[in-house]
Amino acid sequence: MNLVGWRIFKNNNPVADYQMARSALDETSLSGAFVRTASVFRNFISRDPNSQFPAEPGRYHLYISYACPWASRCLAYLKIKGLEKAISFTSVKPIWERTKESDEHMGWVFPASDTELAGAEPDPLNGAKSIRELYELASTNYTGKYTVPVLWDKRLKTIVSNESAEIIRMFNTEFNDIAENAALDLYPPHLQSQIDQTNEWIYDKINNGVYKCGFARKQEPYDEAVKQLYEALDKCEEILSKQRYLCGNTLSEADIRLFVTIIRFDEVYAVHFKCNKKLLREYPNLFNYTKEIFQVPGMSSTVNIDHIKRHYYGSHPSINPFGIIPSGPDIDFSSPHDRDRRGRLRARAEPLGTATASDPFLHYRTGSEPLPTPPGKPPTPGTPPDPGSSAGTPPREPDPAQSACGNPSKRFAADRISSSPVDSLQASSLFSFVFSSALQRFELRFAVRKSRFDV
Ligand SMILES: N[C@@H](CCC(=O)N[C@@H](CS)C(=O)NCC(=O)O)C(=O)O
Repeated sequence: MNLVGWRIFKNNNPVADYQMARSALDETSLSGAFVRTASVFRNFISRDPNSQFPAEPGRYHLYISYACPWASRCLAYLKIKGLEKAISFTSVKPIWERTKESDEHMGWVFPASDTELAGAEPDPLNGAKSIRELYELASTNYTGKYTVPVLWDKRLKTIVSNESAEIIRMFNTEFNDIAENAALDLYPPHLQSQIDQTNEWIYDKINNGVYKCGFARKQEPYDEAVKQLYEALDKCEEILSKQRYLCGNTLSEADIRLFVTIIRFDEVYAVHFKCNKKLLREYPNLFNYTKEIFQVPGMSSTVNIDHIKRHYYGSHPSINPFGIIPSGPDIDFSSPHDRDRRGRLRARAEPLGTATASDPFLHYRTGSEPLPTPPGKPPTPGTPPDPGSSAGTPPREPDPAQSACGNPSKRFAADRISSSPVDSLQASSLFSFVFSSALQRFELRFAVRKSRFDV
């Protein structure tokens, strides 16, 4: 039996009978550790028109809270893949409220009108008062948590999925016939095992790790969670001192998944979840990397610091009984970052120029990874074959031959570029690097322009 039960919290009685957790605040084991329960709705949207949930424009709706990192990663995909016209979305209010008069459950609710709180909107589809009502519409015998995100099927009037890790995979590949940025592949075949491996420790120690710190009810599980969290943050800092992104020089799913947690770090987790051993701003690489991802076109619109702070400080009375919201630190994530230094050598030698705001996707692929194959195009010689959709594929076993993050030979090249002056590179490798980098940028520019044109 999973020793997680809401009555532990309600009665403060560890021998009370256990029920399925109805809220994250109740997911505490007998040892006082936070234990997250798994999502229940796990269907997949497919590009196959004959599937139960085909990727049709206008058919699906994403319910989110701007406060929630898991929902925000789905919204981030929706924006950066260019799916806004295909998939609509609505955000709930940030502070949990009573969802029914007949019981004490506290959860996500919709505002009564568009003007109640900027960013939050009434449910445009079902007129639901709460996210709980959506779960009850989808299933009459659901007894779990009423979490966001919820990916809703307007046609079948049901929940397709409430698991963000799977929703982002669907958004990455299955809507490519209608996505405005179909060429952007955040889970490309040649990086999949690295991404899976990276996700595993980042989820456990950082994404979920901050919750383990914040929701621990005893000192020991808190101490252990903090130790693991900071070991993992130190590891990220080390990786990002050598390469631009977590899995090489290509922005990937692993980066988006890390971003949604670290963007909340100093504003909330450092204070509310007691993750105060070191701030994000004290990690130069992680901090600049966070700013860079925030500045990816579309991303900043997914970050609503007001909702984030209102939610955490206002919805967990066992942690912050008076709901006081700390005033700082109010970080400007749109201020300049220094991540371009990873590509400075390349930029200098680059005949096609560096990425610009109007052509941002060049920016993402400054390294030596092969280019993704645009949908419907034969693979470029030398590019791994596209095995088709990966959504629904169970995570692969970690590949022991790979480093924790990144092919060692690519990392070595990145190290030399970032930390050594040009004259320390051998002339022949410099020439071949410059040539292949220029060629790749040209091909990418062509691929991105072509895909924009096609859509
Ligand atoms: N596994 C889910 C987790 C989602 C989740 O925990 N969402 C939180 C908000 S950050 C939630 O809605 N909690 C409601 C509750 O605990 O009652 C996912 O990644 O999609």
